[in-house]
Amino acid sequence: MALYEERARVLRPEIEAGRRVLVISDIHANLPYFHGLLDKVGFCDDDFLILNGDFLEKGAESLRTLREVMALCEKGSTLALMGNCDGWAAICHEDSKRLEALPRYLRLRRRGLMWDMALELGLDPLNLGDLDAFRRRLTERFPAELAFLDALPHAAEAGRYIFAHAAVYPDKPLSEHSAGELTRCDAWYKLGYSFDKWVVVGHYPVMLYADGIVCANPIIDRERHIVCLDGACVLKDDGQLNCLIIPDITGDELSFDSYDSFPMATVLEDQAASARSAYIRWGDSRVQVLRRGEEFSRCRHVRTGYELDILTKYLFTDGELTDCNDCTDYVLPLKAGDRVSVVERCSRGFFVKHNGVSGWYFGALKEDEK
Ligand SMILES: [Mn+2]
Repeated sequence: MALYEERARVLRPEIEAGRRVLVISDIHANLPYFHGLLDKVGFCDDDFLILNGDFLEKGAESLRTLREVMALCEKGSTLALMGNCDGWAAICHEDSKRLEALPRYLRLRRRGLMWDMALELGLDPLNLGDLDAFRRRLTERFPAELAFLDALPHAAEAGRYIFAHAAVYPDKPLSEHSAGELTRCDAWYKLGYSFDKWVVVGHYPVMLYADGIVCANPIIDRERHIVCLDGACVLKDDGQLNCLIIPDITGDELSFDSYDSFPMATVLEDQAASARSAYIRWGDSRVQVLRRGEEFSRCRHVRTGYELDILTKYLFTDGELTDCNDCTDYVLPLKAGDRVSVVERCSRGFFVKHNGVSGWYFGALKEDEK
């Protein structure tokens, strides 16, 4: 059934008042980040964990992530919701168009759940052969995994909170949403809705809502009662995995923690913020190279005319056209003693993150011992 015709499955789990609730979204098969974040927040059996969709695809370990999520859910205090990247069970439904599209997807991505499952079946993911036979072997070999994915709810509601992967619309009851409405909407936060209960979503990297300054921390909007969680783990080089921490599901108190794997360092000199900055991002990344250098190239962002230096290794040229990896020229305001994580080391200085914000630091720093 088409996603926008399929009625959403909404779960209303019983969560006791005062029990800590952790919400993590868009793990995208990045198990080291998932483990690192659970460790950092001290996840234990007393917590209730909500995985807000897109735990699969894009990262390196989809099948292992799926099995870990299944094991957590089996213990009873974890709830996983469906994201737009998790709907693989549909490939085994007879009317699925996804099966025909699979070889192309695998050629492009070279990873993901179907890739991992093909390997476990002893097949070459780039040469699956007869697709109907592949589908039969999937259903024979992975019935539990596919049934789990097929049954994932699209939203959950508990206490003061509603959880869905991408979007919720205020003009209709949660249970009257379609599966597609709840799991697929880019830049939903920009639509301007506000709610009485808190609505927690992932799906759309939070830094894409900002201009000029790149911040991967969750957006916690206390006026509109919205939390956007996706820190772009896997998707952006300087992304992170965020965890929303709700100490009491019946209350409005919220905090968060986050994890990335960059080495930590201590800043040794003060630095003032740059007066202006740009954030060049995917989808709007066309640049004109003014001067190509070995390490940095002077570029002009085509849409805005803004000029900035970009790491030459971030540029990719296809014929006449040049695009770049996500980047910014923002210079971070820092004080000696500040702790930063180091994303890039260059002759000019360091590209670092400080409290979730990415930018340049041109002074000296002391990296932690390994
Ligand atoms: Mn998504």
